[in-house]
Amino acid sequence: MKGHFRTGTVAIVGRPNVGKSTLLNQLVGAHVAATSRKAQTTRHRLLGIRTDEDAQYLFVDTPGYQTQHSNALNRAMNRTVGQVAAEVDVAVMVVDARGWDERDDPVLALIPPSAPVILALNKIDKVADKARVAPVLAAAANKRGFAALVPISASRGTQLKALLGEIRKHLPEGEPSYGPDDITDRPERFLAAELVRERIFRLLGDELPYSIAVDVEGFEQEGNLRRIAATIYVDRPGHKAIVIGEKGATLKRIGTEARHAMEELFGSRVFLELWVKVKSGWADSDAALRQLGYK
Ligand SMILES: Nc1nc2c(ncn2[C@@H]2O[C@H](COP(=O)(O)OP(=O)(O)OP(=O)(O)O)[C@@H](O)[C@H]2O)c(=O)[nH]1
Ligand SMILES: [Mg+2]
Repeated sequence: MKGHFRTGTVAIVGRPNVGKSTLLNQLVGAHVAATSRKAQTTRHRLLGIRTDEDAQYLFVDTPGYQTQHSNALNRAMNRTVGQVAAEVDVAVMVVDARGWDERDDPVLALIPPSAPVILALNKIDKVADKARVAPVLAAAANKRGFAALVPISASRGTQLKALLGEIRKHLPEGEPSYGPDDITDRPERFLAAELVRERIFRLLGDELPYSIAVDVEGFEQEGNLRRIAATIYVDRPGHKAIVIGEKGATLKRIGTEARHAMEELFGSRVFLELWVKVKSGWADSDAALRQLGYK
């Protein structure tokens, strides 16, 4: 078996909200990437590592590639997608199984002609009549010579073995670069910030604009306890009131849910302190983007 061990980098790309991060989490078997039904949840590239007996997969989650909004944050995110797509062994392009969308075209154009592309048609669970998938597959097949087309459900875990089998074919032989228990290249304090942001997107995604950021200022480990202090940055005083909620109820819920998610991911107890601050225009300020780790 040893001579046939394969390892390589697998980009997961697609337009916003198609299920890229949900897929990465399922493939890794842990909630390392933030997911929500609000478009553009992912803002950074993130490595998710899966180690099987015969392969180590280095999945790169990327921000949803989008062309509608343009501020400094969006431009930085789109640049990230292009960079990742240009340097991988194989790309998994995620589209919605309900149909090819014209916003999928610019994503496909980012992947160099030399890279094999596997098309994952996600959210197959939402297609009641499976006969409707065939024309979608046929339309997609016209777009490029895909290495494989695999209908999947990332949230239910359907057909992920088949997807992994197709991916493995394109990985070069090589020794693993990470340990068998490693699941990401990101430090815990990054994952902690993302779990807080995820909770806010999930609880308040309809009420709040997209401009929320979380900065973890304190992260200390004492035995089996992690003490974490984080600040939530919002754009306006009105947004601060929404995050805090009546008598602090919303902030308390964000804290409780984020803490539970951290405890599960880190396998330890967590003490979490949250603050909310107004920082106007941060998503279009280069200095703020650097401070918050987006550049
Ligand atoms: N029904 C169904 N929903 C799914 C599936 N996969 C993902 N979702 C949902 O789709 C929404 C978006 O999922 P994400 O994984 O955050 O999507 P993403 O492509 O990473 O989005 P961005 O980071 O914003 O680009 C979430 O509400 C998921 O629960 C699936 O297979 N079936
Ligand atoms: Mg995502």
